[in-house]
Amino acid sequence: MAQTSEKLSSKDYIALEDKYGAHNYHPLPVVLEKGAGVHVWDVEGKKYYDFLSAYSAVNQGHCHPKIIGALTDQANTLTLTSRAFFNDKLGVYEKFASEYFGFEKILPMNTGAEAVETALKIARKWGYEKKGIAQNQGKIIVCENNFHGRTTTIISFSNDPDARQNFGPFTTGFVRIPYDDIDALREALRDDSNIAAFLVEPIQGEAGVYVPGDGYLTEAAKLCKEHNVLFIADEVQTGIARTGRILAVDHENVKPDVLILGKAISGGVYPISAVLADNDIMEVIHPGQHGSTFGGNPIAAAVAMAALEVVKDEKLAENAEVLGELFRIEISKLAKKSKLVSMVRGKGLLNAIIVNDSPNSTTAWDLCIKLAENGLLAKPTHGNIIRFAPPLVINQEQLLECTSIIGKTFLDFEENM
Ligand code: IF1
Repeated sequence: MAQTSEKLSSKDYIALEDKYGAHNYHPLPVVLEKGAGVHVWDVEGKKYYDFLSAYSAVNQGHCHPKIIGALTDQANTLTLTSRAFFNDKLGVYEKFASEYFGFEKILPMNTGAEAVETALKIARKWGYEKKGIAQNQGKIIVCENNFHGRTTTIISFSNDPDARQNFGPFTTGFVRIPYDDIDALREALRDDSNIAAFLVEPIQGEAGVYVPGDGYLTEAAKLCKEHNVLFIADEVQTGIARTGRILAVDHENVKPDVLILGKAISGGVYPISAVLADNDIMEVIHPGQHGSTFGGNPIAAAVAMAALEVVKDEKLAENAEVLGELFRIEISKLAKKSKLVSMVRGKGLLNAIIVNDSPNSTTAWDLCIKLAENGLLAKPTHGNIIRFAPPLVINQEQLLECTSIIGKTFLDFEENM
């Protein structure tokens, strides 16, 4: 079938995806064709506020001119050399990014899951070669309800049945403990000298924007140091200014031993991820032991530098901090008027509304359908929890317009229940 030039309807596009695409997602029935800043438009020309930001990948706003400029300039110059040769962009980016986040080295990859896998491999190798753990006895502590990606090893330590069912056999060597429970971490570390690392999301995004208690990350990092265990922060979703600081761990001034980044490191323009660590850890990796065809390619290097510059130039962390607070204040007011809102929680502009209905109900989904009709796109994470994460370039006027759209939608929905 030739590439159609005629304009199709949303229904037609949905039918194409249904017929020719694997059914590994259940999207909201909205077909987007354009994005700019905090807005996206569907194929019928309807305009929406984007309150998902591609799961916090589009923190800098859709099609940011500076990032698109870096992409197109580099794409017209040199796209991919592979790592068989050097190029004039990678070293410059590696210096820029290492200094930007305060580490001695960076290992560039493409997707978040690849970066998580890279961090797991580095942690295991460090465990054997530096900590002296016996071969193949290394373990990594993870948290209940974690989300770190979808590879077979990563789902091996997930407790989400949908993510795991019929994908076995699984990778061993993981210990799962409750999230935000420092005693459980202390016990897991005390009982086992084969622990190489602790992998944790500073805020659990997919689980429903669970913000741990103040001091949890500080205590966890301290315990890891005491037990000579690597503290690995997965900031794929919480990083790049989303929570009101450049990194979520910055709220507690915690420097992880290993930092994992993805999503908004490219502003949602290109698949870019990275693992950062200091030399004593990163030096366990030698030529031929890890890599990827596209990892650290010239386009990724140029795009990531532009995307990270935008974060600082436009003070996106500061904006996320202030407008995130305003979002939670406005939704807390709504909670006083609407029985549908159990609570709102989050940090910076990573927030969630807990809908007062069963996780097995369709209420959160139905509310998102209504929100879309009212010009705001959001999607439930699990069951009755709706995540709200707009691009960090949103301004106060737009944020208040959105909280009133959310308020109106919830109150109208309740009236017609
Ligand atoms: C999907 C969830 C969010 C992540 C953290 C690693 C990765 C992710 C903390 C892997 C990716 C994405 C995956 C995407 C939807 C989205 C998601 F709903 F799946 F769980 F954000 F919460 N660490 N999260 O959040 O990065 O390989 O995807 O680049 O799979 O539907 P990736």
